[in-house]
Amino acid sequence: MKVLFLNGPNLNLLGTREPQIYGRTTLADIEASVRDKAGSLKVEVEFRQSNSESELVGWIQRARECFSVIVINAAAYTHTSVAIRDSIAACGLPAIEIHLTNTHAREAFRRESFLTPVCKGVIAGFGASSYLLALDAAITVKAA
Ligand code: CA2
Repeated sequence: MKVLFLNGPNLNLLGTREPQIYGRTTLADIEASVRDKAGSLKVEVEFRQSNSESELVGWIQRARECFSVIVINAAAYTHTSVAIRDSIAACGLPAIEIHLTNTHAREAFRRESFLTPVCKGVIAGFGASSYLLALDAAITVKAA
């Protein structure tokens, strides 16, 4: 089983800016902890980040060739992107939406997600642990 972790715009800045909101852990740190856990669960993972909506859509469209589940933190595109939503709906793989922060406890515009209706479920508000919880969720949805 291979899980594709997709990360949207500005998540490359994690750990370097706005630590009061997003913490001091970098995306590379998160990837390392996910890889560690995945190794012990005998699951393969791939991590990608892009600031480009088009690149994210392309990765989702081609995910079926190599992966069983998509885990996506689409960042700001969560609240704006019909294109990412449509590509998830069309890709034929189960997807899990994740967020570092509890988007329902922040600004009103973050309460709406274009992706939730086409995802199996959502994990939000647990910081870097949202990614580790998503690995368990990916195994659960694959087995279902
Ligand atoms: O909580 C999350 O994971 C979010 O997806 C993060 C997005 C935000 O737009 C969503 O509403 C919730 C923002 C990612 C930006 O990441 C930064 C990291 C460090 C410094 C600045 C931005």
